[in-house]
Amino acid sequence: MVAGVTNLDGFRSFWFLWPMFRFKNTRELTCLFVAACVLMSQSAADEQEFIGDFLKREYSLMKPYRGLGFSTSSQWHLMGTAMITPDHVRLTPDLQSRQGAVWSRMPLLVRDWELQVHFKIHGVGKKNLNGDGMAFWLTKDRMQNGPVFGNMNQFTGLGIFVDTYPNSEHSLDTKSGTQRIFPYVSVMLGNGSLSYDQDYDGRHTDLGGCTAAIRNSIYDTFLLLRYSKNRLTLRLDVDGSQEWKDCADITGLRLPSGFFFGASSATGDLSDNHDLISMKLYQLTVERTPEEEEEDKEEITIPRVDNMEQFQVEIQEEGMSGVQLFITVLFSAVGLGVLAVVALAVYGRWKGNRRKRFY
Ligand SMILES: [Ca+2]
Repeated sequence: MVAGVTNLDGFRSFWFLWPMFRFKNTRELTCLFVAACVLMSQSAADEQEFIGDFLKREYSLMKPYRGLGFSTSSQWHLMGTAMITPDHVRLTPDLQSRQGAVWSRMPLLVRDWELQVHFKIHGVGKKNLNGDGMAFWLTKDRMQNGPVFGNMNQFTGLGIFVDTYPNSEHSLDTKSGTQRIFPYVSVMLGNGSLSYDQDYDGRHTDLGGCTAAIRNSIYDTFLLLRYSKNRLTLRLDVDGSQEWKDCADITGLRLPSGFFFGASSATGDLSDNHDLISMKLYQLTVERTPEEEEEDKEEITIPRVDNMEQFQVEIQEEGMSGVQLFITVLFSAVGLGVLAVVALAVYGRWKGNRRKRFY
């Protein structure tokens, strides 16, 4: 009874809102609601153009990590130091000179897809005294050892690098004129002959990327890769905001089908724990115009990007510091002085000898 009175009182307290729900206002509100829905659906369409998505388990790796292992019947194969724990697949421990990887056995035959990766990089080393990072792959070859975060170089396909160690500290790129801050996440498309240059952290070949504070983070760190209609977008959620932030957006990227997903990692003199928590692959349902269908009929055998020139970046070494410049000028001046003295001495002797010959 008491509760009933309280509810009634509560209802009375909202009685003043009643005029809002009279017929005329209801009609206006309905119009407003419909208009808002149309606007929202348009912006959602601009953003995604996707009708739906669903998880493809055969291409996904997640807890409790069944079907993962070293046997040939496994859906995902482990390599090197990779090991399964209840909470993650640890690709490398926080120890020097380790390499580990995990590769899907199934070639990817999904046309439009989204890959959500949950990972964690952590270790006891101080900032910039850790390395080398992790990479996520969709490539023609699988289960190869090598120098690119534990995978082969001159790979064919897509590589997403989470680079935690700046190998090239003193290089600036002419496009932005700024020095990169690490960890740095970048995208590369390999065609079988392009090389990833670790000394320059792959600057010559990257198609886009961003700085991301992913190491020893208190938040869960996620990466979202979406490929549809020859457009690849990379987004990150690393600051606990539960929002995707744009990292790279590449249009005109053409990727053959039948490649393999993988994740790899390597440590060198410096190390970290590189943990993969999940890789979830969603198939996207996308509408295409007849023209887009026609364009998609072209069979791609070698990955490529239209207008590759737009991604080419000149690397220039950072200029000399004031002290370096002063020392260089000083030594040059001293060197020139010594040369002048020697030249004068030689000339004096030559002149003396010439005179002697005349007498
Ligand atoms: Ca590096």
